[in-house]
Amino acid sequence: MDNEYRYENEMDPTKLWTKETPPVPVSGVSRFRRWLFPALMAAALIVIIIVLGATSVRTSGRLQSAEQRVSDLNQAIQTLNASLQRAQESAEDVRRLQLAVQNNKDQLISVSEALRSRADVESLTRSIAGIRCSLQHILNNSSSPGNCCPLDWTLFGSDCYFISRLSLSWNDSRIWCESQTSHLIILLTNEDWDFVTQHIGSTIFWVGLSDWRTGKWEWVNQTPYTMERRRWKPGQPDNWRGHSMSGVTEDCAHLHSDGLLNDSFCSTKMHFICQKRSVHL
Ligand SMILES: [Ca+2]
Repeated sequence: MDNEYRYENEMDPTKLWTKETPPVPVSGVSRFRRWLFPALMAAALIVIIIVLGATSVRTSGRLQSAEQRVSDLNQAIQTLNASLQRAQESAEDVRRLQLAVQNNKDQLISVSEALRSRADVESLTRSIAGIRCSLQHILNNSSSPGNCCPLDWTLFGSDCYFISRLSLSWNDSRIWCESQTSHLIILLTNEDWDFVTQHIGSTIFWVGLSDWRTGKWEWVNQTPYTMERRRWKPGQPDNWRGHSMSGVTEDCAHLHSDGLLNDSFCSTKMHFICQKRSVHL
């Protein structure tokens, strides 16, 4: 019965029948070939990864080197900018210095012009003094040449006298007179005493007489003074030191309004009289 059935089934073309493929035996070579390609691919991937890693390390080193160079370059640029700024500041200082020099130059020119103007004024003053002196001669109907004094100086005899409105010590008075090419007044004649007495009014004046240098009275030109008691206030000179705590004595002579002398402390400030030769026309 079984054979008949199989036969009927085999003989029936409508029957769909599939014959199973018998299993193929797998050898060792085939298994090797099956794993070879993945292994090769894996090895290639590993090599690529290693190469890429190495390349990345080199690239990273180059990047760090480049960054260092950029940093150095930035530092160099900053240094250059600082130098440029200093150079600009120095240029500005030089410009200011030039301006200051120019200003000083302008001021010096102004001062020079002012001095020149002052010299012109002084020259003009001398000329006016000469003209004034000539006019006095004309007004006095004097045909003979005469003597002239600077402005504010009074002519008496052949000398000029300056009666100060300034108060100084005896020594500063001496220096002031010398700055005017003159000296503190030296009284030698009765006419000199009379002239001075008429012009000093009620004020006291230093005269060129002292004993501070040698202890003996002498005129300011170091000419010895011959004592004349009638020219002194009663009891003077007394060389008094009563109102001085330092032991300083009265060593310089001054005139009272009555024309008499007194010795007083040389540091006392008072008016003074200068004397010098007049200019002969
Ligand atoms: Ca005295």
